[in-house]
Amino acid sequence: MDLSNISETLIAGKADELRKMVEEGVKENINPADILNQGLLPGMDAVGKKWKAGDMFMPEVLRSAKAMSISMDFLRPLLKDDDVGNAGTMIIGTVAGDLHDIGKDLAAMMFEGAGYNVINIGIDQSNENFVDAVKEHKCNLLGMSALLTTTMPRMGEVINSLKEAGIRDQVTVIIGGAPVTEEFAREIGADLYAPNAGSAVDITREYLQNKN
Ligand code: B1M
Repeated sequence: MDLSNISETLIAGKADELRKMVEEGVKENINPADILNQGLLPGMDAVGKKWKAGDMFMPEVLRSAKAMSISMDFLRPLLKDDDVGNAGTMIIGTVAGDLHDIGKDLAAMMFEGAGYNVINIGIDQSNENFVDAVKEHKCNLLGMSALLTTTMPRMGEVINSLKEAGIRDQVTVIIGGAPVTEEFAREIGADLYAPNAGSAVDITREYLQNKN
């Protein structure tokens, strides 16, 4: 099987077809890690690039993200720990009092596509839950999303709680969401702000490269 067909089917957002191809690949004894690294990840990377360039629109990106997610549900149990998450572990969630998850889930998929082991803790997550998740999973990246002006302050509170717990330096903190700005990110002491999910991975990569 030509794994570039998997990338193409993912970009086209054909979830059922993609899942069948992935299953077929496994039946043909193709290493699941190769299906991920040479098929799905390049496909998701291309989706991110096309979206950024304005060559794909939101509903198409969501279809591709959903297709990736369905195929990953099948593939994940077959992968060894070493096969995924080379870039590190990311905790991502929407802050307390906020139920919006579409943008957050898109960002999660982009990071998963970039090789992060992404633990998506969901919506309406208390400050304590964020801190506990960072501690439990020893992650190196924390992503927070807020869509309401009333819930944005929770992001700063989580950062303060990380400081109080003595683990602020363990994680790079990236924030996003429609009302969030670069200036706000600076004010609350986040490391990074991403205006959209497509650019979030590049912004993180660049920051970490310059840091190391
Ligand atoms: Co709500 N809502 N909503 N809503 N909702 C907004 C956000 C609002 C702007 C609509 C408006 O009034 N024009 C407004 C907020 C006003 C404000 O505070 N400034 C609003 C309101 C007021 C409310 C309620 C209070 C309404 C009510 O009940 N009276 C209520 C609050 C509920 C709550 O959260 N407690 C509410 C409820 C809902 C629904 C549940 C009905 C639904 C959410 C469904 C869901 O998410 N599963 C909903 C929706 C859909 C919206 C709008 C229409 C669309 C949001 C969305 O998904 N956009 C929104 C209006 C709008 O934005 N046009 C609105 C698409 C998504 C891809 O974009 O999430 O911005 P976005 O994500 C972007 C970037 O921001 C960035 O990348 C994404 C893609 O590029 N990004 C990140 C986001 N998170 C990131 C994290 C990163 C990096 C980038 O790294 C970690």
